Amino acid sequence: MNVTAPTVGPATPSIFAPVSTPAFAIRDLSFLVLAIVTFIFIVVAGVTVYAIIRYRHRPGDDRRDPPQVYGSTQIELAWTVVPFLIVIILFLTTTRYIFAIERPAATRDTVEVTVVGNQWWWEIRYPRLGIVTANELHVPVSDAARPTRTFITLQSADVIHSFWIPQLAGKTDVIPGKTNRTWVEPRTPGTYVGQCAEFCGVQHAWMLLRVTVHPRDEFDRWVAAQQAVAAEVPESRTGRDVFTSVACISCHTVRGTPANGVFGPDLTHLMSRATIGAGVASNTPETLRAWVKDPAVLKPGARMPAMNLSGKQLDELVAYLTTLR
Ligand code: HEC
Ligand SMILES: [Cu+2]
Repeated sequence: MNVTAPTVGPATPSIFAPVSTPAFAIRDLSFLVLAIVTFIFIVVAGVTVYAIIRYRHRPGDDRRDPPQVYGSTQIELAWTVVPFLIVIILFLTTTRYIFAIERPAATRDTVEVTVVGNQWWWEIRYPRLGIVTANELHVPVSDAARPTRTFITLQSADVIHSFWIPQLAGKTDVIPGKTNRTWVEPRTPGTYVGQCAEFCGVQHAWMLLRVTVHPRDEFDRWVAAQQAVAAEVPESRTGRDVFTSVACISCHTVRGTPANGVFGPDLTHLMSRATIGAGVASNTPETLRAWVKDPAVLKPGARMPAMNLSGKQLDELVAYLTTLR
């Protein structure tokens, strides 16, 4: 089968290429720690190399040990006080950064999102905007004209997952029965990738998350499009009947139809997503057909069963799914 893997996105997910406020702080702190440990490494390795060369064995050396130094107060003070000061510096700076990250001030404009980890996909809800989607988080850029922080509430429907978009914010665990919070304030529009960062079962590696940071007007248009109920396309009527007559509707929601299941991703605006199966494939009619025929072919272990549909039913169903814009 010819299923193309989705392209990952323009930027590599590196903590050294941050585009958002908490991630800037994390990069700065990492550089400080790296500078200190690099300095220690150079001193220790330098003295070691010097000693190896300077005191190496030469022909004619006698084999006795050189004179030994016992109980030098100066040396003992040096190797106690200097490391102690280094630890104090690391402790104080880290504490300062942690407080700054954990207690963000709300900007005048904020976006609230709830992200729910599921084996092996992310549900994304905007409670104030009435939007439900999956695996692709959309947030507005924050600029001087309109500073906007996005606050993210993290919950789990099953096991422990972890939410990590390295360029936007630090890693936050997603724990059943406990609500965690994180936030982002991206400064540069673009698409940033991350993935579940806590082993959560067989398809953990295919639990990707992409975040699109939009200029404000583009974000508002995205919101309006997601809020709309999908328009009914008369030609896809047969496909819709297949959809509502088999078990799809007990696991999936399509607003404006009898489908109101919540076990799987909301499909109301399925075609607005670039990927399916939490990044396992690009969202095209071919991959959709392959997925609905048997999700395990693309994502072994996926929590959606193969429905044993006929080729004709599959065609009709996919024709319907592709109208969910
Ligand atoms: C037992 C519950 C269940 C049933 C029944 C079910 N699905 Fe799913 N479906 C899921 C789950 C769970 C996922 C997410 C899997 C993942 O990404 O790991 C999913 C994912 C999908 C996706 C990909 C959505 C996305 O954004 O990634 C599509 C499309 C889909 N299902 C269509 C269907 C259709 C059409 C039917 C009926 C023929 C159906 N499903 C029946 C549970 C179900
Ligand atoms: Cu996970």
